Amino acid sequence: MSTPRIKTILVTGGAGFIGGNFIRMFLDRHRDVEVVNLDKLTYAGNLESLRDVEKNSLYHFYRGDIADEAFVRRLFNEWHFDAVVNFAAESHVDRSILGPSAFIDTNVRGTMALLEVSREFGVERFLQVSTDEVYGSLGPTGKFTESTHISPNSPYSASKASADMLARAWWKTFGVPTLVTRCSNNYGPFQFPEKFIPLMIANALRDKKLPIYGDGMNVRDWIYVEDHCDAVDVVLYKGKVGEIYNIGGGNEVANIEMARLILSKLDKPESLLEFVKDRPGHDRRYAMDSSRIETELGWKATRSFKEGIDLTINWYLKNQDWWQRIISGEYQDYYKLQYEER
Ligand code: NAD
Ligand code: TDX
Repeated sequence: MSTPRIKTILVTGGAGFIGGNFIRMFLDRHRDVEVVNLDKLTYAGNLESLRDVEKNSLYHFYRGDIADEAFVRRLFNEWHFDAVVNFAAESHVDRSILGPSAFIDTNVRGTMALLEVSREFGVERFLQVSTDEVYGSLGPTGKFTESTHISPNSPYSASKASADMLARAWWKTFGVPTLVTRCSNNYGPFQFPEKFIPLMIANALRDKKLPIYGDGMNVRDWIYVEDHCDAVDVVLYKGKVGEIYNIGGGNEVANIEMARLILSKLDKPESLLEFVKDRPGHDRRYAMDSSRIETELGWKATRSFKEGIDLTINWYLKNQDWWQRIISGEYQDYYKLQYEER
């Protein structure tokens, strides 16, 4: 299949953690592509994270909901996108347990609205950004491959798996040229401090307890966010339409080990660790087999975990205003509910 000619791209969820990092990388790499960021600005969307690109004449921001099909259609009428990369989602597992509806609205209905309008207007590529969580949980050995059975265990992962199925069906039935990427746990700059690594850093810096779910032996395969963004860019231009690509960092770390590492790097005592009630349906272990994207598309994660974690901790140390504003703002209620009143 030939390389797509992309002159205008719709990136959804660009005010979030990964979407924002992707837009920054994409504008730097592709100096002749108009980038439209469509984001609802939920609690997780923050335009502060994109201050450095907002004056770029190729960057355009629209506030809106991907599930609002009429709005999405108006945007397509204006821009006639060649490609869509769908990062927009409700992304936090714990929130999906507290209230699943928004996850269905955005992750399922929203993806369908984007697919429908993409079908109407015709796009060269539609990339659905998905997750390793759709595969469920692993035992102590083995890795997820693209042919591993889908077994989502949380409302979040069930909604993401549904979106993957929609992308497949819109390709098979309507010929919308979809691709699905499934990535492992990301970490790096601008990650919302409800997620494990930034939460551990923010709490340690404020001498607050670090809540560890269950026995702390759940394992995640961590990837530095720029490596994920690079992989999305590679799949967008070189991936085979209709395919799924796993993306992993190859860094399996148990949660308790990660929390201890962060405490030691910040010179904080282990007495800050606090074992709390486990997350219902908590997946035990994730590990990705990325050999398809590596052998077929030549992608490989480049950041070692040692480099990535130091970069991340330093970023949170230098950008305390960014996360302090979030923690002291409207997020406070959820934070209390989730971590202080359990
Ligand atoms: P995030 O929560 O930081 O950002 C999500 C963004 O989507 C926010 O800016 C939010 O305002 C926006 N959004 C939410 N609902 C919307 C709607 N209805 N319409 C338009 N915009 C909306 O999430 P993230 O961690 O950056 O994740 C981005 C994507 O990558 C998600 O699809 C997620 O499932 C996937 N993913 C994340 C990880 C991870 O480790 N964070 C790993 C694999 C895959
Ligand atoms: O306070 C905490 N204590 C704790 O022990 C939190 C927030 C998490 N955890 C554990 C749960 C997980 O085993 O840490 C691990 C990581 O938790 P999260 O950061 O919530 O990530 P996870 O549930 O693994 O999901 C993430 O990776 C896949 C993203 O949030 C998803 O969007 C992505 O699809």
